[in-house]
Amino acid sequence: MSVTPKALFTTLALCLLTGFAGYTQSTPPQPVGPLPSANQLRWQKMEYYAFIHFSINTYTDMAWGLGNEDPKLFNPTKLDCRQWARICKEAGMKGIIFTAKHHSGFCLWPSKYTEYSVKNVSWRNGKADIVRELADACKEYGLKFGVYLSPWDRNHPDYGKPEYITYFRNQLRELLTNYGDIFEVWFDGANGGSGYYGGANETRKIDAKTYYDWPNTYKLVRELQPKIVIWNDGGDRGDLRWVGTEAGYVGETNWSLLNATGDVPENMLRYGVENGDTWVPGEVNTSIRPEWFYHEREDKKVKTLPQLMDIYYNSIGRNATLLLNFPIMPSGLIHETDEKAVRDFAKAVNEAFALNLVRNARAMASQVRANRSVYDASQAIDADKESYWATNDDVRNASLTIDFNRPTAFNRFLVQEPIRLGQRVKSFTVEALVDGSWKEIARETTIGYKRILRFPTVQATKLRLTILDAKGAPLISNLEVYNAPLILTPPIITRDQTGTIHLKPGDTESALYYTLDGSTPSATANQYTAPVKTDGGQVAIKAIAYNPFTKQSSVVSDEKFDIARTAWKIMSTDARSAYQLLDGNPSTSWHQAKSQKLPVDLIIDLGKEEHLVGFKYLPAQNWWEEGSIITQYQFEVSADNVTWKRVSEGEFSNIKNNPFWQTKPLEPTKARYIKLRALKTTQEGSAPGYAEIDIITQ
Ligand code: FUL
Repeated sequence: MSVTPKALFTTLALCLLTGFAGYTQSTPPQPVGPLPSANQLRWQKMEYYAFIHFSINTYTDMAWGLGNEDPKLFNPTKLDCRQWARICKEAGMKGIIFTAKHHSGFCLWPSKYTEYSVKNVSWRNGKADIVRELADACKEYGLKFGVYLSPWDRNHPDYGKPEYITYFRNQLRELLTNYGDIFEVWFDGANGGSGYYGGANETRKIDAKTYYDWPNTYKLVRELQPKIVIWNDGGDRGDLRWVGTEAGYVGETNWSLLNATGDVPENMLRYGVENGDTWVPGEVNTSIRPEWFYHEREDKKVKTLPQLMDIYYNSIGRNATLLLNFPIMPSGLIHETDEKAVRDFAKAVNEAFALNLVRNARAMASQVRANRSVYDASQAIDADKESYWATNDDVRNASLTIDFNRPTAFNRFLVQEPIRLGQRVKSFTVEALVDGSWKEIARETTIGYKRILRFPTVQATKLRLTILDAKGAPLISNLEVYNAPLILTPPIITRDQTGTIHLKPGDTESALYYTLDGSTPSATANQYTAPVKTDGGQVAIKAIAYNPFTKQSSVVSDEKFDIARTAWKIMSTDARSAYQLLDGNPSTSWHQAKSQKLPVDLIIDLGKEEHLVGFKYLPAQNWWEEGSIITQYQFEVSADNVTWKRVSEGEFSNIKNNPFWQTKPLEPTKARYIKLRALKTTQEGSAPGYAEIDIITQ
């Protein structure tokens, strides 16, 4: 290699200007550990995008289609993909991922490879292509487009055989070739085994690791869409990881790393793997309603503003992205309540992050990498989010102080690492200088792409971020401070076995008010001072939290309870603790004895004959700690606890990932005894758990 005289001169001049040691350190910091790919980086910056669940099971009120539903049911008379895209755009989302094919196998585009698609519905004479309409709408609204293609296909006759892989890849090829740029593909690992499978109606087991031959499928995906990111929660590690829950949060500690094998216990997915060898960042997927598909009974269960704000801070605020789902109604539209919820959410996020209080402040660092102007503390608070504050390479512990110049009130702290150089910070504190002394307001672990902390409002003249430990020299590319308006949390309403109603406040300052006559509560309604006794009949209650100092009200909590379970007796066990499944508290649960082999029964005496039109099961919420969840069940009724009649059987679809209330309607029937039989559970060999059991009467 030859050195030109000009290069030699420049090098010598730099050495003279900075000194030899300084020159070494003014070179950019070397990356640390696994790094994100360009696709992962681009994706991470999207932060917030939509999921859309729509399929044949929208018309059968089911969470998972069985694969035998008649295509003629599919009839979205008011379909308007532009409405979906407009709502997402106005909500501040950056893209949409669409269930082109869910587990039922029904295709929302006219795939050449199956008859089980929109081409065989009467609506629009089988000429529709909803994937096309949505891809076009996304383009029009400047949104990126992604597809969900379920590997599990409950319709296809070949599912489980090698032939199906060819079919699956043919479909992928259609979706990744004909609809423009696709930013993300979603390979959902859910697989309940049983299905229609072309009429075989049987259970087929596959090994998700080997059956799909993921390496070759990924090769195809990347060939067709070089800028794509792959999500896969079963079988093989993709570019992104599931965070182990559909409840809308990731761990406070969240490393964007896993090991190449992808093998990690499900309850660890939320944290990532600190010393993982591969960059696999987390995506928080959750639905705006309890379930993924539309159910009219959930029209009043749309997530409230405080819930959505919690989700925001617990996903985007914890180094993940947020994939928020809209279930489409049978009409083909997003429900107006869901639209209002995301609009209010966007407004509240904008208000919370409207005024960055560090804009006019000064930043100073305990240490700065040589060549100060390029790496000094001001780089963390300037408008350029790519520039960063850096220390010398051997530093693991350093602090950055923000001087507001005058007492400043704040309750939010936002911080970012330039992750293109690796995720480094292992632990940090935030302190505020209040009346001349430093007060610790947070002690945390990871930062990553973005970390946002919430804490009670403090009034301080200075704020100090101290990195306590890091994998390499800490680098901070952005730091923001805000004083977000308070949003009141509505009360949580429960009803115990005696029929008494309890309201639980979300904070200590608010007073709680409620109504029992269907009217909207205000500060002139009944004030909640003690649990409310009822006569044991059906009750509808609405409640708010109200802050007397700010005169602010929360959104309304709204609950309907069926008859009280006062007279109920659990017959199938003597264990007193079993009554936790009747205590109205979702966080307490009871598990069958470990020695019990499936099938196992839970028998309850309702105390007198009741008129049943349905039953409800809430699985134990802490299933990862003990026991399991029922996935296949039978439900029987009896007048005398001797002769039983089976009135319902089937599956609780997707109950493991989304352990929410399962509601099963019944043909109206009279009964004094009920029996819920667990046929199959999520974990072989472990005892089924129940948080609550209830009935629906007329
Ligand atoms: C789960 C599926 O089983 C649900 O139906 C839904 O699609 C959700 C996003 O992923 O695993």
